[in-house]
Amino acid sequence: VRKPTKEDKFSFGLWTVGWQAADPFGTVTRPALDPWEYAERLAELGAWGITFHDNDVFPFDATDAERDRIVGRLKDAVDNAGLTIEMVTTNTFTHPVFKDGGLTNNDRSIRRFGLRKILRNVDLAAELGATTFVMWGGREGSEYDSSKDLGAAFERYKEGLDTVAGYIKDKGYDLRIGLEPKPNEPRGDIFLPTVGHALALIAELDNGDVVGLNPEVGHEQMAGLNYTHAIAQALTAGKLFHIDLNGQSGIKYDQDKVFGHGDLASAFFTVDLLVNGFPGGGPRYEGPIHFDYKPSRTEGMQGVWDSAAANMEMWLMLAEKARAFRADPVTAELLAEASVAELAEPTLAPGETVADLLADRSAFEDFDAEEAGRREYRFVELYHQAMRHLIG
Ligand code: 3MF
Ligand code: MG
Ligand code: MG
Ligand code: MG
Repeated sequence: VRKPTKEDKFSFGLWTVGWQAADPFGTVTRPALDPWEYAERLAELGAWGITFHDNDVFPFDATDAERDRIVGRLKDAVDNAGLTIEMVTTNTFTHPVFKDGGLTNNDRSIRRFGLRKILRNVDLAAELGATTFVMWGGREGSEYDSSKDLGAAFERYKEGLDTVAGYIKDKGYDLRIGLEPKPNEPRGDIFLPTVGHALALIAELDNGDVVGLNPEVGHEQMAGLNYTHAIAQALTAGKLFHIDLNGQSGIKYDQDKVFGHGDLASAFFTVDLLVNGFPGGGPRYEGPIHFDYKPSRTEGMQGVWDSAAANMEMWLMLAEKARAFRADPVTAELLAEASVAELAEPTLAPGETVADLLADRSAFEDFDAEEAGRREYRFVELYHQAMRHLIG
């Protein structure tokens, strides 16, 4: 398989390769490099972009001068390596002040502090040329239902998002917010657990026009859900602003494996959708191919760079196979037998009214439901045809 190039638009969070592998049961297993060292190495491997949380780059308590110096050093490295800073996000989960959340913390002074931290980082994101501002509310949630006025929590969540989105619009920044749903971890239950929940909340916002989604493969799969369906719904809603690709094996803790190193068949269909689009046309995802994975704790620095490269190679391999699957005449025959293209035809004909439908005897009175119930779709054979391309 060919080497990744900048045209592939692969990007990585600095916190991915930069994860030192401390987990709830063990200490770090890897050294910390400087942020620019990760960036330079990612560029060598063929990445196009990087993304980061404010505190992946500078400490929580950095002075303005310290912050400017470190960010400046990173920006120089990024420019020299020909990388793009395509997304910036805010850490509102590590420091103890955020243990009950930022935007939905019961403590109003902490909510105001959280908003200030986020707004400050919006300015930085715009200054660095990022076009997506991800908001993962990992600490927005609860373990104990008695701990929250849940109604107020959703009001405060909306207030916070509207404030940030309104600020972006007032400033005229070329920036869109990508909400990142997750069902749990670190909170027992996180608000906006799935893509569907987030879409529903966005529809209630005043400034929802600049708010969309950054769905993560593993997060939907932790809820037992189908990632490809989730991004498809976000796409049709015009809300798929960004993606977090990784691998997850079923309903477990957030594994953040290499993309495809979980449910491979699901990863194939995710790539198929992102590369080939909907079979009947429609909105396409044009954003970065962003990986949010963690090199497993067993890995040393060799494993860090091997696994980073593996994400990109996995994408390229799956993209090649997905294209071949769609180009194969056998696939075309099976798609026709399955009536896949027919789903893109509106159920009512152009200009047809409900009255016309009610008057159409062929649609009901003369319709042979028994005969239609006997039709073949050959969905299994069509899927198996995909598997032939995937592993054949
Ligand atoms: C946690 C995540 C986060 C988000 C990030 C925003 C630390 O499970 O996936 O990574 O992706 O905060 O981009
Ligand atoms: Mg994850
Ligand atoms: Mg994650
Ligand atoms: Mg993520």
